[in-house]
This record gives sequence, C-alpha cells and structure tokens, in this order.
Amino acid sequence: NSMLSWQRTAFHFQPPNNWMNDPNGPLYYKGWYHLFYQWNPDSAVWGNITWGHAVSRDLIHWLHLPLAMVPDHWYDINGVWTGSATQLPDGRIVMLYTGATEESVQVQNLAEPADPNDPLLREWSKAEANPVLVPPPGIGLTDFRDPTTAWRNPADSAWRITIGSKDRDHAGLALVYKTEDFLHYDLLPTLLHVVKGTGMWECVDLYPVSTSPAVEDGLETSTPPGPGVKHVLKASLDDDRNDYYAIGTYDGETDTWTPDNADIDVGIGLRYDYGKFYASKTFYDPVGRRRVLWGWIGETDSERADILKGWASLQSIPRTVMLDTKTGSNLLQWPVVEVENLRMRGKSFDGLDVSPGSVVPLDVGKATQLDIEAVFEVDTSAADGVVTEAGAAAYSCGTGGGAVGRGLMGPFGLLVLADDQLSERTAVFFYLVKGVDGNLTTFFCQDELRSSKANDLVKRVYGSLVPVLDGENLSIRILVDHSIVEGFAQGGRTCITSRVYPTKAIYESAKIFLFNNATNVRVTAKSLKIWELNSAYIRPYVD
Ligand code: DQQ
Repeated sequence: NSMLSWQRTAFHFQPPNNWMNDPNGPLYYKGWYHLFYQWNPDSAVWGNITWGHAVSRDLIHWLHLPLAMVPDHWYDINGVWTGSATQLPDGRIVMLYTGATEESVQVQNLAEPADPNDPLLREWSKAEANPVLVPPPGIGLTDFRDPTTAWRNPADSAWRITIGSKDRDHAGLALVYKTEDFLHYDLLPTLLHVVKGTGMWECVDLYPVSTSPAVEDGLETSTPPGPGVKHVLKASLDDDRNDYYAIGTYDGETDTWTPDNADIDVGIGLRYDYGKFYASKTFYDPVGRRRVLWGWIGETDSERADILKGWASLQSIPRTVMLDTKTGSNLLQWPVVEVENLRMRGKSFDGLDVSPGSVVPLDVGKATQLDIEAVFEVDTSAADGVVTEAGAAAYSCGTGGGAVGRGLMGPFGLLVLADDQLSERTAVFFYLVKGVDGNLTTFFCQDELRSSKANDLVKRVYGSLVPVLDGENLSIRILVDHSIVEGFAQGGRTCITSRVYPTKAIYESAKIFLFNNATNVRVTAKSLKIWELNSAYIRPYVD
C-alpha cells in the first residue's frame, strides 16, 4: 500500500519496524551519541518492552545496533522500562531503569556497559544486586518509575536521583534518593516537589539552565544552583499524556525545588509541546555544549493502521533547550543545528503580500521533506479601534474555529501537506487578539482537522499562547517529514507537533501555500525560506 509506506519518515529516528515509545538513556560516549528506546520486538503495539539501541555521530544519521537490554530477569521480566544514564567523573556510565517484575511491581535496576572500551556500548550487564530500589512505604507498587540522570548535591557531594510517583490524594510528586555507589540508596524525607491533582508523574527530568544572555551553552546536569542558574523540572502526566515543565530554583540544602511562579507550576502551566509529544528526556552534550531534548511522538491513526503499516511512533527531531533570557519565563526549543546539513535546494520568497481572505501557492517542487523559516509582518492598523468584546480570554486554538475561522487579526500562516484543491491540508498559523486594554495577545496553532480524508484518525486543533515582545516580527520554523509536522514559533517559545496522514497530498501532490483568513489585517511574508531536506541515513550497523 503506497499510501501507508509514504507515511514513514525520512529524517526522524525510527526503528526498522514495530512499536517504539519513550527515548531512554541518551548520552555521548567516545565519539558517538547513543539513543536507547522502548521497543516491542514482536508487534506494532505496546508490549514486551525491551531497549532498542542506535548510535550517531551527529544526532541525525543513525546506525541500528543489537538490542541493549531484554526482559530476562524476575525483576524486569514484564518489561525493561524507562531509564536514564549518568556519566561519572571517572568516565564510568551507570544506567538506571525501571523493571516491571514477575508480579508487575515497579523496581529500579542498575546496568553498566559490559565493555567500556567499546565506543558502541553494545553489551550491557545488569547488576547482581538488582533490584537496587523497591517502592517505599506509602507509594503504590505500580506508581514508582523512570529514574532520572543523577546529579551531585552541592552540599554533601553525594549523588541524587529523582523518581516520579503520586500520593493517595492524586498529587503528582518526585521522590529524591541519595546514593554514593548507585547500589545503596537513602530515601530523603522531603519530596523534590509535589503538585495537587496532577496524578502520576512519569519520566521526571530535572536540569539546570543559564539565566545569563551571555551564556548560550547548556549546563551539565550537576551544575550547582546559584546566581545565573535556574532549574527546570518536567513531568509527563499520565492523566493527560502531555509533558509539562516549570522554571524554578533547586535548593541543595533541602533537596527541594520551587517554581518561580506558583501559577505556572509543573502540570498546570507550560508544556514542551502543545501537540503530540510525550515521555521526553534531556541530556547534556559535552561536544555541542548544549542540552538536547528527545520526545516520543506517537501515532494518531488507529491501531489497525499501525499493524498494517508494521510500525508505530517516531522520536522528535532532537531539540536544543535553553532558557529564554528575553522573557525569563519560558524555554526556547530549537531543532539541533545538524538538521541544517540536510538542506538541499532552497527557495526564497521576499515581501509576499497575503491579503485578507487569500491563499497563495508557493512553487517549491517536492514538498514532503521540508525545512521552512517564515517571518511575518502584520499591519494591525485596520483593526485599530475595533476592540473585540471578549478579547484573548475568549480565544483558544481548540475552540476558535481553527484555520477556517475568521477573526479580525487571524488566522494566517502556512498550509503544508496540501493538495492543489486544498482537499487536504495541515495549517500552521498565528491568531492575534486585542484585549479591552488594547494589548495584543498572540496564539500559535496547528489545525489537523482537514489534514486527511481518512476517518480513523484523531484530528485536532492544537496550540497555545506565544510571547511576542515589543518590536519583534512573528516568526515560524516548520519541519515537514511525510507524516509529521513540527512547528516552532518565535524562536521556539511555543512548539507544536502534529502527526498527519494525508491520502491525496502525498508524493508529487504535496504542496505548500500561504494563507490569511483574517478579515482586517494585511500580512506580509517578509522573508520566507523553504528548503527541501535530504533523507537521513538510518540503517542497521554491519560489523
Ligand atoms: N513508558 C514506560 C514507563 C513510562 C511510560 C513503559 C511513559 O517506564 O512511565 O514503556 O510513556
């Protein structure tokens, strides 16, 4: 079936076949980036979870290696679940992961490379002492999973890890353990953090970011708190399957973390991505001196379709993450710079006017693997004096009519994976709203509702607010790769990932358009650059 085979991506990481979920234990070792991942060797649906493994020189081209770990001990026979790597100062690597035991209890296990001289880290040995941690009193036997990368506590220099859970009242929380040797652990009396009503926290991540505009580098995980350093805490909420982060302060004396703003706490405030994106994990890349984020991008088609096509899920394009020092209140996420090495033919369009109610075709040739950078200038003067009654409070991407709604100052943006007749298209757009105070609020959204004629899909309009500072133009970066569209607004302040499954806008029929459905504003695509992206080399490793 050529429609199904077209959906496979060309520059996103995917295993050769079958089901994949969370990224696990990312790390850099002796010249190679390593990515492990949750994988079902037997089918395209979740189950029999093992650790797949691949290596790369540049985070884009990958060699598939043999499985790193399989369920073969009583303490992980029901699944080698998610875990994280820590590189010790002497170069040693420790991998902590959750095992689902023969009784389906969640325990933490330790594994180490069998041969540290192998840069490919092909063989892993599980510790004799496993499990090294079992659920403590008061914690549910199946609510104890996904250990983080360890960091050094600045006060006593011992290691700390955190593990997500929930309490009896459905508060999401992160436990902290102290260890010197990764075999023996002490549970600390205080929680790293807890947020009422947020339920089970999966795949917790805690890492430092620089608050100084002069330091664009990422920070190594053990960087102590202090001037110029904030800590990001992230949890994947099992209840709503989204990744929430907040910016705050880690206190080494008490091993607690406090959000800068209690209203923008973990699970109730900001998300890494407003589309399909879950169970993510960062690592510090010592070569690129940056923090890199991987996220699991699931399917939004049916299980039946996944079985037919023989695979399910991809990993996001790895993203560099840093604090947005201009706003101070959100992260910036941006595709790692190596993606740009895939750019082939590029086309530039400057000063294209998109008048209210119009659609402008863009002739770029093949449009199934693209990297797009667009900067818009918006003349809002036509909307001056016209104040919407409800303002920003009344709009949301999900309820605002999507790309076909018509407001004074939006929607406008791009249509990708669209056929000539626009019978299928995925819209990436801005929508501006003026409040009664006269201030503009900007929304960034992706509309999948008309992305496909197929009827076995979850199709939504995703999105949220995006901060726009005085004097800034509106800008979008979009990566298109067959069945995935990743949008990054204002340098990565707000990000949205869509999985889409066109039936007509495929192969040569996939096109791209500018559109403006606002009634009152003229939009100029001040600069628009569109590159066709090469396919990445993602193949089995041959010894
Ligand atoms: N997936 C893993 C768990 C984790 C969940 C199991 C998140 O360890 O909590 O495959 O997607």
